[in-house]
Amino acid sequence: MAVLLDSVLMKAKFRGCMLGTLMGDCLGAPFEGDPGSRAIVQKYFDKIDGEYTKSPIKMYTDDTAMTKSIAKCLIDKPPFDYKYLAKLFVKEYFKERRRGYGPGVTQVFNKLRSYKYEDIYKPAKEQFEGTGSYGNGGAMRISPIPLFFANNYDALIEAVVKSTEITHTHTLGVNGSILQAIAIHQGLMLHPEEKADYKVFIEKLIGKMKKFEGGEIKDIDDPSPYQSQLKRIQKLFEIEKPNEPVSDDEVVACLGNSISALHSVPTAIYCYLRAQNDIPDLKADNPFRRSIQYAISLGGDTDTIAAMTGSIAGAHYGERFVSENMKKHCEFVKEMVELADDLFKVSDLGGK
Ligand code: AR6
Ligand code: MG
Repeated sequence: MAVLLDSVLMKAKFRGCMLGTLMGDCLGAPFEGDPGSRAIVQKYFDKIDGEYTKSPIKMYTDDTAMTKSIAKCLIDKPPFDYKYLAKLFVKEYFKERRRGYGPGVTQVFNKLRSYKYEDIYKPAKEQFEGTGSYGNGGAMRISPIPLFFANNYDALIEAVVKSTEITHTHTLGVNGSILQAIAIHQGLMLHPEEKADYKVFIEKLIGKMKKFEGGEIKDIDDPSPYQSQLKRIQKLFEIEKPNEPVSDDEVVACLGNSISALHSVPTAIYCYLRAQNDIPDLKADNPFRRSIQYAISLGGDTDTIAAMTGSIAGAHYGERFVSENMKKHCEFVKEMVELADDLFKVSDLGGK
């Protein structure tokens, strides 16, 4: 694995990762809740990635709205000010409530505001009769953190946990954010022209998740559910044969495609890894596009799974792989690039 990547390349990777979050979200949003269809999504991508024809711009949802707040927080008040982040989340929500926020998380925002941010972790702890949210809302917005803390792994983990717990305190919600962040971090450390070896990539993730799993989780028998999901990813690669590709139904049955972090973060990692190579019956030459297109084809929580897939793929490949045609169809591209550049400047990698 390459470690010493130069700063021009790193800047492009920051942009790629943030654009991956945004574009997965914008392009996936029209398909949220769909059963999944290769053919319909293929047609949609061929149009969007082809010669420009005027069509309504694809709007971003809560995934991007919250990612923006994390990036802004790191840029304005590095290394981290969690109360400021809570305020940014709430401000953004009340500015534009109709961005598709999860039903539970809006209660957290209301309480944060009415309790005047006295204890920013209390409202999230009260969710779902005190169990906390296990939704993927923590993981979907995490991309600025592994970028900013690329050179400080312990600080990265601390920031992931403390920022996630403002809205998601269930072990599965928090560990989903950790897994998504370390997958982005691993992608960031790869050279764009090299491929991740799926075995090595997953083994590393399993090794790192060992530190966070093993304790008791209410209502769940498996004490290490994320490591089990990662092993299922390995199985999916192992059973794939040249004439018998793993079907979308098999992937969804094995890993899930729902709003729960446990059944969506591993799916995003699988989509990124599988889309490094051609996928039978899916036409896309570019691995960045292929990863997002494939994630959306699986249906379910398409915007969030595609946003998470795109974040990892973008961190690996960098902006050069992000098609200009596709950019034209998404809201907030220019602003997201500016945020990525500002984040790069204040990060360890920006050479400040
Ligand atoms: N017990 C029962 N149900 C739960 C629990 C729990 N402990 N935790 C979560 N749920 P939420 P998010 C269910 O509201 O994670 C948006 O489209 C419950 O049905 O915290 O921020 C985003 O873009 C709850 O309403 O939201 C994401 O794609 C739901 O999970 C997605 O929704 C979501 O949890 C999740 O966003
Ligand atoms: Mg979503």
